[in-house]
Amino acid sequence: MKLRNRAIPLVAIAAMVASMAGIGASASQAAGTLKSGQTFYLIPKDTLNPYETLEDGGIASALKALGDTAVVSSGTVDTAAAQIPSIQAAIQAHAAGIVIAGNDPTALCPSLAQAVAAGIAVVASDSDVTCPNHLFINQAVTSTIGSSEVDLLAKEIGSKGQIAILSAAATATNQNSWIVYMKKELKKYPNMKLVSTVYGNDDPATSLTVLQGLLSAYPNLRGIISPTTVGISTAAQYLDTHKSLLKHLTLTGLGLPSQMKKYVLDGTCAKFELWNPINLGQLAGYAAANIASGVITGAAGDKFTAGSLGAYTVLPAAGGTGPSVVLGPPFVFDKTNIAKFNF
Ligand code: RAM
Repeated sequence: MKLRNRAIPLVAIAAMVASMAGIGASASQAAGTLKSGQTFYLIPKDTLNPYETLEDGGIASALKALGDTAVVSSGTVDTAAAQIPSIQAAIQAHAAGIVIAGNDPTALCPSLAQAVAAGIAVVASDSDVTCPNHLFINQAVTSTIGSSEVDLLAKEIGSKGQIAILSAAATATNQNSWIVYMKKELKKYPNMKLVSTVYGNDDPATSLTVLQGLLSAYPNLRGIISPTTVGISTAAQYLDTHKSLLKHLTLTGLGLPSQMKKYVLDGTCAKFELWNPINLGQLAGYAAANIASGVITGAAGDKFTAGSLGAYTVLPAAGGTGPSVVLGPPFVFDKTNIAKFNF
């Protein structure tokens, strides 16, 4: 039972929790024609974000199960410039593959092209790049992530009032793609008005500063969507200590249940979404290993097995994304289920 299954019967929750927590999810895969002993560079948006750390743990567990080595390398700020030295390090180390969460859709392309020229398999995960010759491992269908967050908030605030987005880095491919679909979905709600989008760079201090700016500029704000685990947890922490704001303000977005549990249980944030970042990592790890072993090229129609997650097929390019693999639909967390998750 995994998050990508659409219907989640209650009786299966325990099994799902085990799977979502990554327990057993890295069960050894018959290596088949996959090579072992290869080295992969994991380049997250930054090395401080707990979400990225969970995903990297999933990638590393998949690679370890295949007898490969994972090296996590990135900067501490969400910029392309901070990731380029890690791409260069992967090239120097003759890595077999790179799994990168792009801080920018285009600025990494010259370095990634050098990596491809050196024979390195390039996989983007979590946040895509627009460069050729790579496979994107998407957490969920991009349009669904954007539209479902708007629908969730609309239901909570009666489809009415000023709303704002507290995002991550202004250049982050994933957040910006989701925001495009949030804006499209908002057309269905003529009485909901997006008044501002602010960027906290996935840094808690910056997220708090831009949140406070938002709240003072828009005292009548009814809703905030924060499509980043760093943004939503920062906002929840602030609202928890400024509870009078909750009389008119609703927070939702994408969060880690481990960080949001307290705030869901005490009523600061009723509902938010995510997927299992550990499973996302495992999927990316198996994809990278398959490409680096020459089992697949990462082209549309390619099929591979991602350990206990099962079989996946590479989807054709669509809507600005190249070939991609989708983990599954986002899951809504609320007070009825949040205690069951430990990531
Ligand atoms: C943050 C990052 C990441 C995003 C999650 C939901 O941790 O911005 O890229 O996927 O939130």
